[in-house]
Amino acid sequence: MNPHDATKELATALAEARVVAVLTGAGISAESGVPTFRGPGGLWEGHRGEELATPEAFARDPVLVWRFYDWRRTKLASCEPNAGHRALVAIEKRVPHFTLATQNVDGLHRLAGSENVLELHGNIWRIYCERECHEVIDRRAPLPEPLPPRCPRCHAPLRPGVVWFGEPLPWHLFEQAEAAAQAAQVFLVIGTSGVVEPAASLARVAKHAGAFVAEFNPEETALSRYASALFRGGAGDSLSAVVTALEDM
Ligand code: BV8
Ligand code: ZN
Repeated sequence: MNPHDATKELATALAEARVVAVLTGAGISAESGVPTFRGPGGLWEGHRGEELATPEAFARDPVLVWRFYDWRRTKLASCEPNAGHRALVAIEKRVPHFTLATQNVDGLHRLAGSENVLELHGNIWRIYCERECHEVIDRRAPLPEPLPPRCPRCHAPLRPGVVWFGEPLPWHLFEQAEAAAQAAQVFLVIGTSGVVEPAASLARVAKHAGAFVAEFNPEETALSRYASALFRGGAGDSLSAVVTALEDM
């Protein structure tokens, strides 16, 4: 199917849909200047990222892990939402029931104006104390020196509010995402390599429940097999074209 027909077909499906669900990954933020994880030059390329994004690494060396997250927060502080994020805001306004499940921890979907956002892997701007006081600080601001930031109540090291490998996802969020995938007439998979579970399973759930699945990714991924429509350009341009077609309806 040529890109123009695929765009029109997806816009028609979105115009008729009552329930739409979306899964995004690092690729939708790439056009905002946020490095992805597994591509060339990605955060995980030196494999240090994946080793650092674990509770064991944090227990072993909280300062090293905080240097990794502080570097990412500093990089992210100058990043703004892009056309892809904005296109999803426009689609959410046109659909009765819209759910955006994101693996991204950068907060850019909410910053763009998306409302029903499920941050399955947490949020890098949130830091909290794991002890009983559960002090939470949620600010898009530089971290206090010296690292690690410490709890103002019990003085324990505060941790980044992200889900590390080996940690469970916030179960109430994942349940909502799964229910949306199950009920969706249209499911969009945007900017994810589809290797991280259980987030990647949402595309399978949607497909098996009969949704029209569209993938937005320049490359083939582990989820491409579930897609009825493949948009092989950048998410920003492809999603904007779908919104233009939708608004012409
Ligand atoms: C859990 C937060 C259970 C931190 C992240 C086998 C062995 C060992 C473990 C496992 C295993 N199988 C499954 C597991 C579990 C593990 C897992 O999936 N591992 C993988 C690596 C195999 N999962 C977990 O541990 C999860 N927890 O299972 O808990 C449990 C249950 C009960 C009790 C206890 C435990 C937790 C997973 C969450 C991990 N945290 N991040 C941080 O960010 O630092 S994951 C990390 O990967 C990010 O969140 C990221 O979002 C996520 C997925 O990556 P992508 O977003 O897909 O990014 P990637 O770079 O890979 O791809 C980008 C794509 O964009 C590419 O395809 C590229 O082509 C495309 N792209 C580029 N430019 C554009 C574009 N697309 C469109 N437009 C563009 N312009
Ligand atoms: Zn504390």
